[in-house]
Amino acid sequence: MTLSFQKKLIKKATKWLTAVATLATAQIVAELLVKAIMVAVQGGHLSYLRYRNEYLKRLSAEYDITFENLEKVAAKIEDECVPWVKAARMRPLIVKLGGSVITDKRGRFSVKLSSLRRLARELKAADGPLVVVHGGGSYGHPIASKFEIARGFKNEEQLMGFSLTHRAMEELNTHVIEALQRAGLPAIAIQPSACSVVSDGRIVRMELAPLHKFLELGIVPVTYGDVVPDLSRGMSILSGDQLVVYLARELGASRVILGADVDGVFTADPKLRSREKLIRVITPSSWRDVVKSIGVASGPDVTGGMAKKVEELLILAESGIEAEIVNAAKADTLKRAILGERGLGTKIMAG
Ligand code: IP8
Repeated sequence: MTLSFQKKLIKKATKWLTAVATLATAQIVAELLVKAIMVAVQGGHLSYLRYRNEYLKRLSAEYDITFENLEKVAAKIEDECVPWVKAARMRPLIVKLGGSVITDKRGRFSVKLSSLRRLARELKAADGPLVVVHGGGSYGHPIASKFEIARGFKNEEQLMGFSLTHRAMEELNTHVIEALQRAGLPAIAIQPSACSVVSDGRIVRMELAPLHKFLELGIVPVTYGDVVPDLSRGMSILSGDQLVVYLARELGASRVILGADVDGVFTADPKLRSREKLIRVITPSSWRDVVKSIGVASGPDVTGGMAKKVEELLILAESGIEAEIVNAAKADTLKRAILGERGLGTKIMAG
């Protein structure tokens, strides 16, 4: 962003502020606001949105301008700035389609096309910005497990394993995109291995500018668990769950819905034992007791199954974003959750 753009914006903001402040105050506040917003814009720091109101409150007290007036001007500046700030204020809904819902984990490369198409139609119920993330199921996990990608780079054979796992994920992603397009959703693939910087299995940063633009345009970004280059381990697996949490925090998601093939989190795997109880709510403080009793996933899962999923979501709960695991294998459950119904499965929330 150029200096002349910044100067013009300060001039405009000063004009907006003179209606509610003296000229001298308007000039100072305009400069402070424009610079703060532009630093956020240039650095791609969406965390700005988390601190925005606190900052505005401070300015409001210091320069004797009401918070409401200041907020209106800040919003105008943001609108002028760049599309991704607007997109971020939209607070997208993030939906994960679990690998076990869209693939048959007992086979290899076995996509459940009719479920996938039904889910795509259910996703159409979203009436705002939407990001879709999907898991690996019988596409990503068996090959990643065979080549032990999650352990990091150990031998040359893993290079082909890395390449094959990615290709498998791309194939599954193509099915997902196709199903969404059939349902009338303009979906586009976002390849995590090409835009994420990962170290020790965790995302350090991700290039989100294209994603913001997609959301602003009304295009649905679809990303997925993937093999990724890892700064410390050489290579690792980035799970769809970790992506969901990272994106939800960075985009300031309105809500996260995880579509699984069970009703939520149970005291043991309901596919193995039938009389286990559904846990309705998990909080950071109840988690320690819950984790001892919950079940493990059936089939190879290189990213840790249900326990790992909940642990990722607990991180999110701490930032105030609620998540719910629902049974997307049951017709219309995902749709009802998207339309705002709560309590259909297991909610993960701050205590
Ligand atoms: O199924 C794992 O993603 P997840 C992706 O969301 C691969 O854990 C490549 C196994």
